[in-house]
Amino acid sequence: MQNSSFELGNPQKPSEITLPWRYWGTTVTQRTYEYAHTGTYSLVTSGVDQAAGPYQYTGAITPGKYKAVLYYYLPTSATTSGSIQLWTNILQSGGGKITDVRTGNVPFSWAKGQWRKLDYIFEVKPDYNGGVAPAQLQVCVTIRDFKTTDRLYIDDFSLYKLAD
Ligand SMILES: [Ca+2]
Repeated sequence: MQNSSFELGNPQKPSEITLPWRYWGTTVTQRTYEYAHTGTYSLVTSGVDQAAGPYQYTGAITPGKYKAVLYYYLPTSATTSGSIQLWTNILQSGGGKITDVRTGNVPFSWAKGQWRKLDYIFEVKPDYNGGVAPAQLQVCVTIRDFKTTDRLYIDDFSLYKLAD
């Protein structure tokens, strides 16, 4: 994905999330230099209560296997009981959702004080529902049940097309 390490931003407003990154939900999401997995910046989110998080639309895709990867960091001081999940919507031309592919919900309690990797491999079929072609992906990370006082850091959120 573009700007997968969050190193590119608005020099006048370095904490601002810049396109093509977007986010949904009642969440505070910013660029930050407090922690980084690679480079200097990551993305920090807090106040996420249900199924929210950053996402990005890809360009035109071809069928095949894809791998989505991100790294996340939860400081040891965090007391959240929340969870994280990779979630990709497969979209048809015009943006309508055909289907989605997701990981399970991974509890944060296993992951404090170190960068952890979350990844999965999924397949995009040549067509769905008897002839609907996939055109684009919406690649998302979904966070749930996250306390407003805790901060979660995300870096190196990438998507790869795997060889056939
Ligand atoms: Ca980075």
